[in-house]
Amino acid sequence: MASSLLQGSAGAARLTPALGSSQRAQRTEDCGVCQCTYGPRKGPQQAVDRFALQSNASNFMGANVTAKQQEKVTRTRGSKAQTRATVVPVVEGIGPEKPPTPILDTVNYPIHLKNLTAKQLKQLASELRAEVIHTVSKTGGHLGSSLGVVELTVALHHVFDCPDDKILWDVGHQAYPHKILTGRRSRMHTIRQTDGLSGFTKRAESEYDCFGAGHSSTTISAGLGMAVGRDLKKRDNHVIAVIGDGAMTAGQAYEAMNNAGYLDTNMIVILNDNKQVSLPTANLDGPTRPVGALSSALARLNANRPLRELREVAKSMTKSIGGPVHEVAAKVDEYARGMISGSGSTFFEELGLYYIGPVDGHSIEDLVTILREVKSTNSAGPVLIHAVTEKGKGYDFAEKAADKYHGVVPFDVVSGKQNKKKGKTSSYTQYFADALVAEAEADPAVVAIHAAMGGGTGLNYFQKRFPKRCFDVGIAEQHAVTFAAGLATEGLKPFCAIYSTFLQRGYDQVCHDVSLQKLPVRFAMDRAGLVGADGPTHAGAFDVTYMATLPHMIVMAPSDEAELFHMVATAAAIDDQPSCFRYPRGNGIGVPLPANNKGMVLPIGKGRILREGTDVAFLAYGTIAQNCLAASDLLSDSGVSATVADARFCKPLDQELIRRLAREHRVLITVEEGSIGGFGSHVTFFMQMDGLLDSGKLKIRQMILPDIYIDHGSPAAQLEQAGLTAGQIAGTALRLLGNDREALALAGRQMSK
Ligand SMILES: Cc1ncc(C[n+]2csc(CCOP(=O)(O)OP(=O)(O)O)c2C)c(N)n1
Repeated sequence: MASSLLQGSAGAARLTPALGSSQRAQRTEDCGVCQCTYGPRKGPQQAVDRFALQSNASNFMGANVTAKQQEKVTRTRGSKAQTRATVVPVVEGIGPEKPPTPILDTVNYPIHLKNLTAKQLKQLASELRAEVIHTVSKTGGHLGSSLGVVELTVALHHVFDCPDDKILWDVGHQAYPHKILTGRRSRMHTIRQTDGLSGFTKRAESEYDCFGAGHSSTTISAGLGMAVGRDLKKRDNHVIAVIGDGAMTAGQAYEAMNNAGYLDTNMIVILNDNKQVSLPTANLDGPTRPVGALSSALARLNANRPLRELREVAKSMTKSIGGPVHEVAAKVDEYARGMISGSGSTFFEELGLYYIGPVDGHSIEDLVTILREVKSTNSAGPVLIHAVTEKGKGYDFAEKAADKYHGVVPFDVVSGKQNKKKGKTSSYTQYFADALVAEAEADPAVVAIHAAMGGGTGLNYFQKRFPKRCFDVGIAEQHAVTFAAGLATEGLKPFCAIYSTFLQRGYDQVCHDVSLQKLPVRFAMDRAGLVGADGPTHAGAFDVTYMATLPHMIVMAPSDEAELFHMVATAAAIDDQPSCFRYPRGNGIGVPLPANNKGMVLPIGKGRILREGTDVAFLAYGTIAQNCLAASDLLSDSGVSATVADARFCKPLDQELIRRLAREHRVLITVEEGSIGGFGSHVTFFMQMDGLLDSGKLKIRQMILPDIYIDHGSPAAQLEQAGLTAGQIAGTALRLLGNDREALALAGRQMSK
């Protein structure tokens, strides 16, 4: 049965041998004891033998639902009869109204799709795709990647038994179809919203989300841990890590594969190869080749038609040779593999993973066949299935878009038009890009580095202007940092633009390769502070703490977009030590920008007063200064006079400014959109050491992000939860001034707004 299906699915790879194969218009978007031997790894030939002996071709797409599973069907859905679905014509087009979803309507949990026929599974995939498109058209979210894995998701949940079997989705941004098939369909309309579903996989959300994600390239490591844990506990479930070719560019993925090959533990890695590595892989000039040598190697694998034909021959030879002569079959297989790389095996096999592919990731038959074969093989060691998919598959607008509709705001399904709100001002990201281009115009030593985030960091604009001076290193933050350090040793002026949250991954490199050697690498940390719908995985909460703790590091934050221009210029000018500056998601406030985008070099370690007052002083770090100004307006309504100071620098601190604020006010409040250990900690440490607190006259408070991970939601709701709204800042001041009644009245006024 398997063979007839294989023959009937032309073009897909075969398992071999036994497996068969402002100011300016807004331009940027926010976008078990284990069974392992601990000995030499098993080579491809042994792996082939194991597959050959244990392949179970009779398992294909059948009604293999166990009694336990059937019981669950009855329990969860009331009636077994409900699992029987009627086949209606496959949904062909995507129209304004969501098409009927008769099969999807019978699937609340993966158990409900066990008995579906191949035809029904195909239809389910079609309905699921329509469901994703229509849901995301209303909520916004990650569309392209989810569309690319619809068939894979259906096949995985048909073959494997989650939650006992573990499916890990790398990054987690492609898990919308998985969410729909695992009991969350009715809440998809809440995705990424306050109190709604997360936009990524999240353990607390569902037992089907065995591992939380948001940052890339973690699934092989986590999956290997689960597989070894399973072996130590003598269980027999399966572990499947689904990882994109983009996520596969990160070092951690190779560290994990290296270890998986050595441990030789059973686990399945599915490489979801859609030839999209960066966000977007296209740049401003249009489609471009994905970055990295791996992409080229995968492209060669995909394009190797003679190889694929040879593998077909190998497969049929295996079948005709049959049982006892597997060694011959294995040799044929090795021969086929030798054709791949010329060196005798693929790169993955060198690492100890049995490579299968390339597989058509949109053919449910092929996927089910291969997954069933791999599942029924008890001692395969780590297997890598190379599935070729298309990001945005099935939605024309997404397929054709440069960014493949990676992340979208609500859109019109028929026209594909996204309801992007044009702000009066540009995003901080865009201002950063404009400022850096201006610096690079003036100084040929300025170069820029990003980690697969040309769109998100705005550096695609820099790349367009200076193609030879912009480096997309793939999803490789650690490498990006040390690469920048190397550039700095050559007298270049590297700007490493990495989101605050992703720079966490490059922290040792920041310490050991940059700060310790006092190399002038400039870190532009975008998405600092709370980030709204992307939630805690993407929030830039910790950068002030982790950067300001390092010797030699100059640490800055602009209070508005003009200041950002100045800080880019200042960082360019700091050429004897490292520096960094953080700026938020979202748009500028509309202040005048410096002529020709050329910022001025700021005096290091000097802040500024934005508003003079007498009773209370706010010492703000970053764009939260705007909330402090608004708080001072609220306070003046209550007869309280507030000073608002913009610290500009967390390191070095403006000691004179702090002394003055402490001397001239009864209350001093530091305010920042960052975790404990950041700006406020530095200020209070200095004040303590400077004796400014010794008289006991000054009341000082730190307003920071609370010691929790704030869930996804609207930026306003997040800020409120953090306690950093203008009203909350003003309320804190009033309470410290002893005016509790007025503080309560203010809170009431704010709530009734
Ligand atoms: C450590 C880290 N750096 C950067 C990102 C931002 N990011 C999210 S998805 C993505 C591209 C992932 O490509 P791939 O794994 O091929 O999945 P695809 O989006 O193509 O489906 C990037 C760079 C991230 N999530 N984590």
